[in-house]
Amino acid sequence: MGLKNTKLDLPEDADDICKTTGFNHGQLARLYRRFKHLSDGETYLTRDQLKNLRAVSDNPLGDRILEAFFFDDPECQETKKMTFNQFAHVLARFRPGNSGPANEINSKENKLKFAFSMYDITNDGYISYDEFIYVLKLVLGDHEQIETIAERSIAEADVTKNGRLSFDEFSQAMEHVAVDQKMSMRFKN
Ligand SMILES: [Ca+2]
Repeated sequence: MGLKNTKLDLPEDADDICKTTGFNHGQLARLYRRFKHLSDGETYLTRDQLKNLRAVSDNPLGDRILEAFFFDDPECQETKKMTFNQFAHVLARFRPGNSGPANEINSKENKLKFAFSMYDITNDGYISYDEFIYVLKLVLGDHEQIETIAERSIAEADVTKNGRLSFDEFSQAMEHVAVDQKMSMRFKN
């Protein structure tokens, strides 16, 4: 049925990766080509090579996105390298929620976890005021209103009034945000 893996130039474990990521073979082949190009044909992508992804290099939050790429996998976090399998799983999170098979890897909650980890620089499960300001500055520049914006946003979302946001508080604050729309990208076949 369909095209053979050999024709599409896919990794050996392509079927498994497709199953767990929700990508089809065409999309995966495209990502695989991209991976091999970025990694110079190696089996690992380094942090520096990942910087060349347009989604990262064109984004003011590029460095934070890179950190969040490594967040899920303790092994990646330590080595700052990722295999194609890990790369495909990180990107699968950005599959639009309404396309392809239902698959929890691209659920709203998982997209939110990724966003949360961009803010949680210390990786302690909370977004502090300072962390929030740091990320806001990356997005907005050194704007004079930033401290007021940060204070207000944290105060509004901080249900437990401890001056920092847990993932639950963050999720609640994002309840009415179109997360799927904001945190998805199109993957071509
Ligand atoms: Ca933190």
